[in-house]
Amino acid sequence: MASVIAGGLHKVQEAIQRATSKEKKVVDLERDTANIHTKQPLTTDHGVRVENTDQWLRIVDDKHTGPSLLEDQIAREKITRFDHERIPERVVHARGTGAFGNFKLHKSLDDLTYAGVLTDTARNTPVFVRFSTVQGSRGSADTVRDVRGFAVKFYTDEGIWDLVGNNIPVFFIQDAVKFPDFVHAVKPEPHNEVPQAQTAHNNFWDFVYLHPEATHMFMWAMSDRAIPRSFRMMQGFGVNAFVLVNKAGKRHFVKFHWIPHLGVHSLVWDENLKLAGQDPDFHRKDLMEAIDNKIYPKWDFAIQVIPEEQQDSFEFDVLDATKIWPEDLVPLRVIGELELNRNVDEFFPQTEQVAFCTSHLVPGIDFSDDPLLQGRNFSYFDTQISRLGVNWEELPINRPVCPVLNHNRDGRMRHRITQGTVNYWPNRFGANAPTSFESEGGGFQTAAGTRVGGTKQRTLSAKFGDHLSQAQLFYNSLSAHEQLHVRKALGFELDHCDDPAVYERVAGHRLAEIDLPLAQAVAGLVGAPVPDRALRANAGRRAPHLSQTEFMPATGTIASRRVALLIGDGFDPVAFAGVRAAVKAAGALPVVVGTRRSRIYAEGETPSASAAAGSGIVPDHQLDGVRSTLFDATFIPGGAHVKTLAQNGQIRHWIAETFGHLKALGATGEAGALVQDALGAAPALQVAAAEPVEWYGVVTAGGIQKPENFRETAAIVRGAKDF
Ligand code: HDE
Repeated sequence: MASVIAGGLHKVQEAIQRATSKEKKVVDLERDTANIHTKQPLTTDHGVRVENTDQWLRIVDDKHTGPSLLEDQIAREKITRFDHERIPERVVHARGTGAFGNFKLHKSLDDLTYAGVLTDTARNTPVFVRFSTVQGSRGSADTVRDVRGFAVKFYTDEGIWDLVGNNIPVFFIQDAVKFPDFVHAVKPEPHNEVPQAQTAHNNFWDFVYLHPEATHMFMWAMSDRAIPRSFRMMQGFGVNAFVLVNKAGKRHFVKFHWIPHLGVHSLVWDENLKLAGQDPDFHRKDLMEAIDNKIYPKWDFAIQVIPEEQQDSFEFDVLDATKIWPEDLVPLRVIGELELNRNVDEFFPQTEQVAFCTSHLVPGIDFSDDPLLQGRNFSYFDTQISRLGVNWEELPINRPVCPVLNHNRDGRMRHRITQGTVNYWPNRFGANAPTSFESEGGGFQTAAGTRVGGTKQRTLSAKFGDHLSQAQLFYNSLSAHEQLHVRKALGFELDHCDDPAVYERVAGHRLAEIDLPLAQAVAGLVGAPVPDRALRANAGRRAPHLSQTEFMPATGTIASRRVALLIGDGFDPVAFAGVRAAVKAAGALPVVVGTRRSRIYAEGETPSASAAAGSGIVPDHQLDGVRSTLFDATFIPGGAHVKTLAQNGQIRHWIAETFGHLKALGATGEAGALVQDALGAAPALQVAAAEPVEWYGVVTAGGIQKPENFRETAAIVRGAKDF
């Protein structure tokens, strides 16, 4: 009998190993990638060429009518395959979008771990990242108020490491066993499957009231963090405490952070509501557009570290996922960088079939006893089996770039073929043995020497019981306008709850445990009894880096921002061309919006002469096709076209809305007067006198004008702030 110990790797594996570290996953995926844009003839799934896919085989009379034949195996194959195209969507995080990229380590952590991905600064580690919303179904809108998933699959030389995080650093619950209750409560209500992709309903607020541990997280979810401008402009957090183990076997607790180079930015709520209808794919298009334009999104990778022996030195339990480790107590260490630089080729086999597991760690990284993480380690693996089948790790997007060989066999849709006569260990050939970490630098080893003892109990440490300190810490740390947004978000959400038992308890009780003025304002808004005393003292403690205003790019940039240039016949070509070139040069994306999408002529050009001369501009869009909400800024050049624009209600609304959403608005020449005029007509909204007023301006060719220069100034400014 032939020996089963074959030398070397399979030739595909050899090709992967020969590829540069950056390209390993590209080479790996190539073997499963086909291009449809070829002259290759159409075939059935079993490879037989097809003569006709447009008419079902029928028996027809002389009028060409008659029944279809079951015999038509080609039509049946087409329909059957179509009938089975859908797989179950993810039970949470169903809507998402992904991209490939690269992780580069800048500072070795060899004092803390022996993981290659965190110690080898020469290496590039290919990654796939999937961003998602949590509550909504696959077809829901991107711009909803929700937590965003930030799941990273590292294809390391030692196997897959999945860091499955969110854009908010804490979670709603402390023990994984509460997850089904939580998800049932947040998802659409069971009797009518309403609402879609929103927490604004009775069951969610009932749940969070009854679970004070959710308070900290719901405050984050009511903040601007839950309405990001872009996936590219949000932080990511591993949330759970993991453990790094070094060669000496010493353990440190660690939290992982992603910090976007572009800064942390949000939409305003009114934009979210409108965009959800105007462009439900706003965020996924934004990511693809940036990558297509080679404006690759980047994040710093940072860690917080607590030595194991300091586990009990904090007011909070370091293993409690409803708590942050405040950065004044546990500073961040930036150690590497993530870049996303390649869009997927096909959504389903890549973004939909990608499957993450918190239990996928590489040697040198280990789990902590965080009770949420321990439960997650069970759940993710399990859910992939129901979504994709037991062989889900063989799927191209999920398989590692290092060799895989073991005695796990069979199951539905197994397609790996393993040669040899044994499928167990140990075997008489000594084939495919486990490797020990010490002797061969390989095998994953659960941190040795961890002593565990005690009695079986359903309990958590006493420190898990403090649910409110960090909720206050977070709210106190926000800037005035961020606090205003939290207030208004709570007002919106509780307004959608029609059961007084829900909104009265949240507004009148839970919020009064965080901040009395907040509770009073929200209770007043939503019709709950207004509390007259704080139910918990608020010492006003603040912590750094909780306000997103602290995450601005080191140097101001408009890179990747979308700037609309509004034009009609008779626009000023010099101002138009100058601003368009400047916007491009700054790495932003100028988008020309015309009164029509056919050629538009500049001042002095006559249509017939211009067409002959090939001049004029063909806009990217016409006014009915887009809205101001799709852009970060708007510019209107001067010129005779202003007369036409001024008569167009949509243009006036565009200007007022842009200003109301606090976006840059630029105008030259005659367009300055149009802007002033349109803003004079902006709606005046009522804002309580006590609220802070900030000033915003409009850039015109004449310089920055304070809004007092406009008509109905105060109303405009307050209206803008209040959107
Ligand atoms: Fe998840 N979570 N989760 N979660 N989660 C899933 O796994 C679960 C939690 C997160 O883009 C599911 O593949 C439990 C925290 C992301 O494919 C499921 C608990 C954090 C994604 C699951 C949590 C997350 C998921 C559904 C304990 C932030 C999308 C589909 C309470 C650190 C990954 C799937 C992707 C997905 C379970 C809590 C993030 C059911 C039991 C905390 C980003 O397994």
